[in-house]
Amino acid sequence: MTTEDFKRAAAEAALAYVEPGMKLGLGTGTTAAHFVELLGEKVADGFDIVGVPTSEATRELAERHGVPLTTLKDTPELDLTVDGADEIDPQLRLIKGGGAALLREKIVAFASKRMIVIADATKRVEHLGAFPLPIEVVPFGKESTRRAIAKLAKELGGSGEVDIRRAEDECPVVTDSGHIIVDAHFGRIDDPQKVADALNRIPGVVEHGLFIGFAERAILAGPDGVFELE
Ligand code: ABF
Repeated sequence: MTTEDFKRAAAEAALAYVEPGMKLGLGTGTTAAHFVELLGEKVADGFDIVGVPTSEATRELAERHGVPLTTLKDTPELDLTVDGADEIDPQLRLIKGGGAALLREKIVAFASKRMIVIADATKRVEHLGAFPLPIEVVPFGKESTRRAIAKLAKELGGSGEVDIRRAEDECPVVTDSGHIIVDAHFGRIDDPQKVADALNRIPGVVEHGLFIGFAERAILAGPDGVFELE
């Protein structure tokens, strides 16, 4: 089986938590895309749900697969968000944002009563931080903000390397909300809440990819099969 098969298996297992009538947050990324596709099949079979996408990419995918959509304006409270992650620690704290959608992902997850994370088993880690932390930043003053983040990352034991994420054409990646993304090397993050609090004090930081206290369950799939952490 390939990594893609594992992602699909995790996505498929998450369908067990979806009930008719639910208002769902729809995640972004390749694993969440499997979930949206599978959800489309259920909808085609008559399953009645509605979703709020966490990105324009997911909105387009959901539309292609016939998943009925709404917005947080019309549906401000959701039942369940199903989304992927870049790292998942034993306390279900997450690093997200590899897909540059972390701000909308966090807003949608926060608006949901529950969040389930789906991933291939390689995303499970003992300590967060091997994956550089994605941080969404306001373009105005980005170099000052980048330096402030680098200083913080160094103080907290990381290399302090903070890169502005660039697309293939070398232009900075611009998020759906018009911000840029920096990827920050904090090294092993022993105290995610401390990092989150410190980042939230930097004015140019819109949001960071640490999701603490969001996920109630992780569904992981790997060579040993599908298993759940809670
Ligand atoms: C989103 O997609 C992100 O927050 C995370 O960065 C990424 C995971 O991507 P994939 O499922 O493609 O590995 O959920």
